[in-house]
Amino acid sequence: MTADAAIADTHCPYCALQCAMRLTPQRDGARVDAREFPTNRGGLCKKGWTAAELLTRGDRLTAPLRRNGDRFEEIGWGEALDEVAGTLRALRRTHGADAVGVFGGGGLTNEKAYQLGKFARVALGTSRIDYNGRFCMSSAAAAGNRAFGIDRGLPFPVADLDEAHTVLLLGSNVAATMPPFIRHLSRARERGGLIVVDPRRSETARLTDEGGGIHLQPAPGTDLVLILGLIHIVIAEGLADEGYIPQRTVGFDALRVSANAWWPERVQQMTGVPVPLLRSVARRLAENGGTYILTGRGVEQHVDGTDTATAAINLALLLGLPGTPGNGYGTLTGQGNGQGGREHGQKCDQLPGYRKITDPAARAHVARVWGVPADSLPGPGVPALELLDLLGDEVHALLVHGSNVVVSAPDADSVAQRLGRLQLLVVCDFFLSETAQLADVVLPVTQWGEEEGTMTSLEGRVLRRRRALAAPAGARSELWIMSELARRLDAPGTWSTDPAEVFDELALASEGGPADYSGLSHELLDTGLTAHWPFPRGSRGTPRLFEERFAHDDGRARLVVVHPRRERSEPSGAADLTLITGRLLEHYQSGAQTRRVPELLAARPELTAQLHPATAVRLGVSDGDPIELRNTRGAVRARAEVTTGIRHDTVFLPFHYPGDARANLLTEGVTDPISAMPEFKRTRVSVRAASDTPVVETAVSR
Ligand SMILES: Nc1nc2c(c(=O)[nH]1)N[C@H]1C(S)=C(S)[C@@H](COP(=O)(O)OP(=O)(O)OC[C@H]3O[C@@H](n4cnc5c(=O)[nH]c(N)nc54)[C@H](O)[C@@H]3O)O[C@H]1N2
Ligand SMILES: Nc1nc2c(c(=O)[nH]1)N[C@H]1C(S)=C(S)[C@@H](COP(=O)(O)OP(=O)(O)OC[C@H]3O[C@@H](n4cnc5c(=O)[nH]c(N)nc54)[C@H](O)[C@@H]3O)O[C@H]1N2
Ligand code: SF4
Ligand SMILES: [Mo]
Repeated sequence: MTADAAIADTHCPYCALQCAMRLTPQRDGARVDAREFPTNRGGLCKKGWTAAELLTRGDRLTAPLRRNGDRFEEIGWGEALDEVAGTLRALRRTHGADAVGVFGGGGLTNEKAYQLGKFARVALGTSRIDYNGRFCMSSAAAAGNRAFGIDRGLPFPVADLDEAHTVLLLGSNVAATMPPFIRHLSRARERGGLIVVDPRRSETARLTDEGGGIHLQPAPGTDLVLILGLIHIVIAEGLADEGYIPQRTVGFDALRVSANAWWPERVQQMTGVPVPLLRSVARRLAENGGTYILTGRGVEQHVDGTDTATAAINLALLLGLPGTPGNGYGTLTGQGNGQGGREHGQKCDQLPGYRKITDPAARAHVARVWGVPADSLPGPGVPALELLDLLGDEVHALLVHGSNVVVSAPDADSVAQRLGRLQLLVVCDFFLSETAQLADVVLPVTQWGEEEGTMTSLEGRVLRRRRALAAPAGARSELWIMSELARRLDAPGTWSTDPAEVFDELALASEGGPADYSGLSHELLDTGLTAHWPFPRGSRGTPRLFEERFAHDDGRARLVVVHPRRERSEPSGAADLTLITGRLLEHYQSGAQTRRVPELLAARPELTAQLHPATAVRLGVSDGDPIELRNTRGAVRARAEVTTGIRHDTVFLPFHYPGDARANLLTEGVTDPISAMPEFKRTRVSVRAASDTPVVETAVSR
């Protein structure tokens, strides 16, 4: 134990549930204990329990690395920063400020995310910043902004779900992706009110077995049609809330007309969900007693993800749920700071406080806080995948903070090739991630248990992250890195390295915006205050939004007419299947962190593909056999996991593995036209038995 160590009440480094934990420094590392908290109720998942192992791993990066041919050499911080700043300056002189790109992450604290947005606009002067939240929350965010005029994932505290009678989960596998969350579903389960929509019999879908819940198993990518069918039934059977609709919404007449086209038999034919099931779901949702509709990535990560989330909101509005006590609609934010990370300026079109970068008043306000002229701020940049597409053409340097794109971006091989065309790739990380392995310069940063800051959880609650241990010698905070680079680039303004000071600045910059943090500070949060934004100065925060009004000027929510835009081409040949991708309980995202925890790796050491037994017979494979999945973009080897829990026409891969086991070698870089969300959840592949076994990923030695 170092002199610098102290017991810290903090939250898990991984997902947006932000389970509360206590970190107690030990002789060699730290111990994790769960803390009682409204979201996790004293529970943690395996990832949370083992999180402290990452703090002391032997393969932590402890010195800046510079590429020398196909090897890295350790260099000093001064030299690394001089070199990076020098190249950035030169590129900017030759090609203009937009030649430098920044790629952020939803795992960064609010302070780091805010400072990164400011660093891009003020120190680099570039418009080209976006982040991995584009791959995560952009469709739901666009739908929320359009319907409600604001985007807070859950507009109510998670614990409100405890009393629910019915919960409809659209494309979310919370039992694996946020295990303690299911504590809040007990009541609904007992009452037969858990309804799960997933082409797979996921861990969460299996929870519908007890209590008589319902699992709908539509063909991948047909959720929009499915929801339109539910809307049709709600209107046709007179189940809509006739008091709420005229009072709280606009657009009902057009919506009613558009719903005519989605009669149940047609919907059955397109989705594969039987009419009687559609009817019982619609009727159940309309029963009184507390109904919630929640969406996850399964319905959002599609080319029509924004419209699908919009349809889910339309359904909720027709039933009178949003803003009505004990009822609601929400999207389940994914990354640890996926909520705060989308509010303070990492998005290409956004300034802190969820302000629009195109709004002159927002520019003037933020420029004043930053101490620069408003007209010096660049305009909107381009969303994540477009940014990655520009690498080597218009963007010649990229700074990556908190993402492992060569594993997690769609069509990952072409992303890796693009990265290879850069003149300078700088990756800040605490491990040599697969993306860091391609960098010209790698900068080692402090981690979770070593830093102070704030995270905003899936319920819009601002939480304190606290430091328990000193960082290894050689690692630096990203606030320090940004301030050192800003100084070398002669940037105007102040560049604090103190998270509490940066938070105060963020609070000012956010003041008056939709995500207003102006009434908060580290000091206030340390009193244990419950802090749901908006939290304007002098207020007590907002645990529940929409109780009186929605955020549009007239206070009403918008019913937006949506309809499927794409032609569905069904899988044709016997080996032709629809690939869906997602998560396993044991691994987090690109796996850069969890593949380094021996217990988690041992539980899920290699890539497995879920296939239906009938499909397996057709392909001539048995459980445990090696198979190959292939399309025009790439090929992946996996071990077959034969299960009746998946549709005949569908195969499932997790995306947590590197190298030749990347699910994203197969996914396509097509995006939703509104949100720019890539279609991670629906890809055509052909599958065949493979003669040799897949590559087994082994632990990186300690
Ligand atoms: N263990 C673990 N937990 C995590 C994460 C992790 O990587 N690992 N990541 C965190 C993050 S960032 C996120 S965004 C969340 C994501 O949390 P979830 O949204 O729960 O995760 P996914 O597994 O991506 O997708 C959920 C389900 O969608 C289903 N699905 C696939 N295609 C379709 C479709 O076309 N329609 C429907 N209805 N369903 C479909 C999949 O079968 C899957 O069971 O999890 C967070 N928690
Ligand atoms: N096929 C498929 N692909 C997907 C998805 C899917 O469902 N299917 N889901 C998408 C979704 S929802 C998401 S959120 C993305 C996530 O995918 P990624 O953006 O790749 O996310 P992570 O794996 O969490 O990568 C985080 C990296 O940053 C490092 N890191 C963590 N914290 C910090 C920090 O504070 N600072 C710095 N500098 N580094 C840090 C970690 O060590 C790791 O290397 O993947 C997307 N890709
Ligand atoms: S559910 Fe999420 S926040 Fe909770 S312990 Fe697991 S990974 Fe951490
Ligand atoms: Mo995510």
